[in-house]
Amino acid sequence: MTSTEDGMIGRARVQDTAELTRFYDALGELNAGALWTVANDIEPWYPKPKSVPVLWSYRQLRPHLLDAAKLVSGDDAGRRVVMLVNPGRKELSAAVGLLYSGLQIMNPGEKMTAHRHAAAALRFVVEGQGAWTIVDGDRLEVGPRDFAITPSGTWHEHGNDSADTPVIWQDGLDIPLVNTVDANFYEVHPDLHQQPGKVIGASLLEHGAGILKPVGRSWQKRYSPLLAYPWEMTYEALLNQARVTGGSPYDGVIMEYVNPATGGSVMPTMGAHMQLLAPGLATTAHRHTGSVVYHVAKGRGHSIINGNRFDWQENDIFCVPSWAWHEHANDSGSDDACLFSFNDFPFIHTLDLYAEDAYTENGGHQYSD
Ligand code: GTQ
Repeated sequence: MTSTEDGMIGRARVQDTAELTRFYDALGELNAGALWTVANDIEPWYPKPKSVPVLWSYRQLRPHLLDAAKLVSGDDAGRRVVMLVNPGRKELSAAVGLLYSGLQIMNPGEKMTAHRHAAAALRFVVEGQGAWTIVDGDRLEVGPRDFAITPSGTWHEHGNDSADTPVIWQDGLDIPLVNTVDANFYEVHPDLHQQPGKVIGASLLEHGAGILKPVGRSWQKRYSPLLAYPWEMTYEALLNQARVTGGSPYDGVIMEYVNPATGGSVMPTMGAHMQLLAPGLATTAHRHTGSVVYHVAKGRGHSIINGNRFDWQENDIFCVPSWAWHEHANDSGSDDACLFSFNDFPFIHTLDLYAEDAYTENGGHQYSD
């Protein structure tokens, strides 16, 4: 076990003196500084996120979404979204780490204008019939628990064709990440709306077979050619897998939404999973680099995140910051519980920054307190 004492040799341990304070001030005047005054903060022994674990109660947020639908027009808001703000990262508009999330509401008959940005987006539908989104000309019609993606740079616009019910979906974007590397762009569609193709859900018809892929169709882009992932197919895949295996000790039966052209994540910065916790299941704790936002797709239960218990029910949202211990339990009686989640793992993996650690009773972790 490695020592994590900041007073040890090998760590910065310079004591303040009046002379040093004058020295630091002089450097500050020159837009410079002494590394040893910040070294232990900027090189922590292990990841110490500013984000904290949070649970957002859908029951509490929903009335405010309905208020938003009355208070501002879609045209004025651009997108009418109640965003989720992590108290440790307020300045970044982040739900956790460098991931943004929010709940978007669209009134019956409403549609939003088309735009595109360098930030990538994903949607998980919470409630309402009649939701649609057009992504680069492909009109996707989505319902509760469906998952859809809007990759970086694709034109998109959303709407609700229902006559009487609002649509609410959860957005997930990598906005804080893209802004942190100063790479975001934004464009309003010159015609304000796209001309959709004749076939609805074309990407699903073409690439959604699962066990087969089209021949002679090359796909060079970094994101999935499949844009919509229906709940029915997802749930069936989980139930089928559950007949064969109990899944991961940390997550139960868990599957990743896949780019069918590569077998990899749906987009280069963000990935997404759906997991099924069998009735009565309580998982083992682990931690890893990378941030995760969860949406309770089905059932009720609780998660213990860095020692704090968060009880959740359907449509609640919670987050697990990087390197936080976490375990999940299904408290739904004889029903299964399903957690949708999205993460920044693809980005973390691309940079070879993924690390994982299993919890053991007697400690013994390589990097820990
Ligand atoms: O639908 O493109 O929640 O650009 C925030 C920013 C949704 C979107 C959000 C966005 C979008």
